Amino acid sequence: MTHSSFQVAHETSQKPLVFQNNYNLTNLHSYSYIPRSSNTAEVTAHALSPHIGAIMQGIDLGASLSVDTIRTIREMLLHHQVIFFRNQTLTPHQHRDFAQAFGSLHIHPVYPTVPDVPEAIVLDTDKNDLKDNALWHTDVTFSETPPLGAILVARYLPQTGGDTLWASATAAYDALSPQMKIHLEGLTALHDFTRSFPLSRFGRTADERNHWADIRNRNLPVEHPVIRIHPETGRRAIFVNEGFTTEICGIEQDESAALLSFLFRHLARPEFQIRWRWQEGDVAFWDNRITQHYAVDDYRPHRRIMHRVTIMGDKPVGPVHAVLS
Ligand SMILES: O=C(O)CCC(=O)C(=O)O
Ligand SMILES: [Fe+2]
Repeated sequence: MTHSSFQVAHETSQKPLVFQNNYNLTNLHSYSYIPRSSNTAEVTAHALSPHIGAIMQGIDLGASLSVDTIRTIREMLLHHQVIFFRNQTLTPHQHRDFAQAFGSLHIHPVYPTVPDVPEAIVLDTDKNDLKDNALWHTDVTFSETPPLGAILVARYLPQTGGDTLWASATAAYDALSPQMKIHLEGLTALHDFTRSFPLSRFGRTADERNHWADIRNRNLPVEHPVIRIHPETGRRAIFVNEGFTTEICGIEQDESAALLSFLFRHLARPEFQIRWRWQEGDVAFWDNRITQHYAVDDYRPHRRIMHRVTIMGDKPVGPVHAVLS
């Protein structure tokens, strides 16, 4: 396997998408690689599968990065959906600063955080109940404006196990039949905080129960389109996940259950996935708008510690809200 150097080419769509909320995607791009004949490029990317995942080389994420480098990382993220960097030595402050280059940061309502860095959540199997990460999910879709993306750093790993899988929800959408795509286009679904954070696990004491009720009241179920249009690339993705989606709106309950069950199974097909075997110092950056992930829970009683910084996103828009100009 070779690591190819690249430039990013922009192909402007002939028909930019115009959204009713004045969200004008005039810079709708698709990205492709143009191999360079010389080997002088500093940054290389190596795709891990046809649909999702790439390893980036030649970037020290702890350094102060140029606008061009940040733009390259963003374009690679849009193209590959999840990108990996090896042998990084990010401190929690550097982790936060790197993430901040891509947008404002999210403070999670439930997870504990690094002292002095409230934007960096700590996922430590010795301290937290992390069952909600061992199923296919997209982060924080119980919010009106789910995250754009998240950056995860491996701090302490078991000797084996503890891999993370990511799935491309655009590849999953593309693989649906034309009739199914049409059927799903106008539908919306409810996303509920309590599905992954139930009172039974997060309300063992009276204090915990009050805290849980407070978070729940600030995060009531929200409705999102079942098919989401990526706000930067214009690509369509299936936007329901087992972690938070409870029902499809406006149809019978058993129809909703059957349709969700089909979509969850479809999204979990190996064809749309990559599986990452972590090494300490690895950093993963995923586009949370069109991917799902699954943290494999196969290594207990060994310990695993990860830090995550989450970048805020926008309100999901579906095809019925977008018109071609
Ligand atoms: O621990 C992991 O590998 C991923 C956990 C997770 O779901 C997340 O950080 O959003
Ligand atoms: Fe997650």
